[in-house]
Amino acid sequence: MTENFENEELARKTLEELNKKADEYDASQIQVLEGLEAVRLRPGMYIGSTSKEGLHHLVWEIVDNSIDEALAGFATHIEVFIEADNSITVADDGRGIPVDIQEKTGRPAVETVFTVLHAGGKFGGGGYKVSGGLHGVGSSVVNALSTTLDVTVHKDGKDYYQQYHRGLVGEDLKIIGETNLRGTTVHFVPDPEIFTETVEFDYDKLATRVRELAFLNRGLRISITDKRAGLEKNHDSFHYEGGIKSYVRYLDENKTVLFDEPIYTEGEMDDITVEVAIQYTDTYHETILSFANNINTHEGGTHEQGFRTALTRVINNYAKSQKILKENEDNLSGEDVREGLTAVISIKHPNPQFEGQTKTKLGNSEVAGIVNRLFADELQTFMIENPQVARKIVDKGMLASKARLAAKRAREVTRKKSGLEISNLPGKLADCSSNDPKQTELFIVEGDSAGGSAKSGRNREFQAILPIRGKILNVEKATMDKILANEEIRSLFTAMGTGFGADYDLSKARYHKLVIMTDADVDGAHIRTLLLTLFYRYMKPVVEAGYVYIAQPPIYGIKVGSETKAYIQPGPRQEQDLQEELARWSEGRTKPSIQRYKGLGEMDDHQLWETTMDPDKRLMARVSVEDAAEADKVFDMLMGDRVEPRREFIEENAKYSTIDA
Ligand code: TSJ
Repeated sequence: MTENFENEELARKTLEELNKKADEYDASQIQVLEGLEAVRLRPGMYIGSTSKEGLHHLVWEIVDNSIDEALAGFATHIEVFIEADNSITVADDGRGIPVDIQEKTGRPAVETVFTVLHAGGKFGGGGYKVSGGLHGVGSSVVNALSTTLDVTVHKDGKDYYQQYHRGLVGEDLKIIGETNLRGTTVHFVPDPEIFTETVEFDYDKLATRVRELAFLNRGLRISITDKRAGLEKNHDSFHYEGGIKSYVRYLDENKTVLFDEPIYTEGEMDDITVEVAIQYTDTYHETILSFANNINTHEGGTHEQGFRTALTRVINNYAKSQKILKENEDNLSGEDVREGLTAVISIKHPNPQFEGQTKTKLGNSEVAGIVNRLFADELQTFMIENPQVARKIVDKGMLASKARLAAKRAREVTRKKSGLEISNLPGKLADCSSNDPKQTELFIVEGDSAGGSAKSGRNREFQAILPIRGKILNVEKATMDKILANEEIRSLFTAMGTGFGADYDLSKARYHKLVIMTDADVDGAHIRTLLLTLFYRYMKPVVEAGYVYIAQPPIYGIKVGSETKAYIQPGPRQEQDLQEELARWSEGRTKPSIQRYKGLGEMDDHQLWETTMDPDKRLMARVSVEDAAEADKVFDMLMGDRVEPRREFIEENAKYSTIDA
């Protein structure tokens, strides 16, 4: 009896325990389901958007984990593949995601990583996560937004494998083989139900960021390979022993620099690592890129602030101590000492605070002092040890100071004569009748003849036309006062209504769309680069606000008799589209002919409206800050003193245009 009772008691207890465990398990499964459902219902909340940006964001969410493993000192190689079917594989040679059964869930750790929201970085202890996407989400989000995700972990002599579908476990983790490798491989197929705009990856976009990650993580080897058929085979492998010093060299590739090696500092204080690299070029503008935990802090923040303060102070101290600047002379301003500066600042912080409109401004107040101190020490030592270079830096700042004073005087004169007030709208501008900037569009059109067609073809209600002739001023080599005196540039700034330079005011923009419309030839590309450079350097807020677009005029027209039946837009599908349309219009006795549009001038006003300007039919590419920055770099190459890269560029373009022809 007693025995029996005891057994019963024991069984009851065990059953209770089991039930409790099961309940816990069920509860955790329900949480998993709810978590993943939330991600699929509002993907934008987790990855920013479901457009092209969001799609590419998935890759970084995965790659960031491998970067963390590299920063922790365990991975040395990361590989990214765009597979033939547009899916992505990311592989590293780190320790492999843990596979042991967790007490809390009774499931392998790797399963939790992929099925529970925000599970990343919870185990392992020790090192902190220094990378991590803008939105602070992880691998489970990528899993939830993929039709299939599979992971292979090479660890302890075995290959572990698991597959998921739209975030749900497909099968339990299993051992599929033996290995002497170590690492993690994740493969995923973005869900077209989520990414309705496009599921096609852009090699250049991925490669640009992969290269940046290589610069930002000195010594890391990271490669990218495009395995898609039909496209030119692409592969790049990046590895920079110089880290951000190499980045500065890369940014200045086509510029004349003031000294051989960029000045480089690396230091650590209170678990915050700081790297700064700087160089001066013979240009008149500054390029400062800053990063916190590998994230581009477009809006700057405390690290940039600390850097700028240190730069101004150290250069002035040196100039005064060497009596280059007299005791009674004014100090050089921050702007003066930054003229021609290229700098990359990268910090890694265990707990970064991102602020600002786009959450790309570093807010940690302690960082300003740390960057200031570390960089000031290094720069001061460098200047004392390299007096010739130091002298060049000071001289450059003093020249900038003089030019700025002259420019200020010139601007005051110009402003009094006839400023950039809207009352002085340029005569060439055909303005629209609406004055609601949200509705209105300004087309900047290359050439007077296309300008004429655009003027008569447009919708006068909301479309304004500003024709520009020839090549506008080379803003690279020109000083501020020259730029402001240039007629084409004045027209543009006056028409926009936003003012210029320090007086710039985005809220005064008279149009919220600024459309560049140039010919589809080398000259057109050149003018587009010039305009983008101008916007990037002197109208950056307009670019940041997403107001700048590039019109996409068709490259072919399919004609039957004198009637144009179809237009072909430029792009990777252009030849295919052309053949399809030709076939479509070849039925019966009709014989279509192909007209190739080399210039906008070849279209009449009606055609220009129909193909390029009509909001219901046109294609326009929105320009991102990155696009504009790229144009800025190309521009330097076109305009720089060094002839070699320029010839290469023109030759490459010549090649490109013959493919097009
Ligand atoms: F996020 C992810 F799961 F998708 C993913 C993670 C994707 C890829 C391509 C790689 C990784 C990843 C994770 N690579 N390496 C690691 N390492 C760990 O997760 C890990 C391994 C061991 C230990 C430990 O303490 O022993 C700790 C961690 C975090």
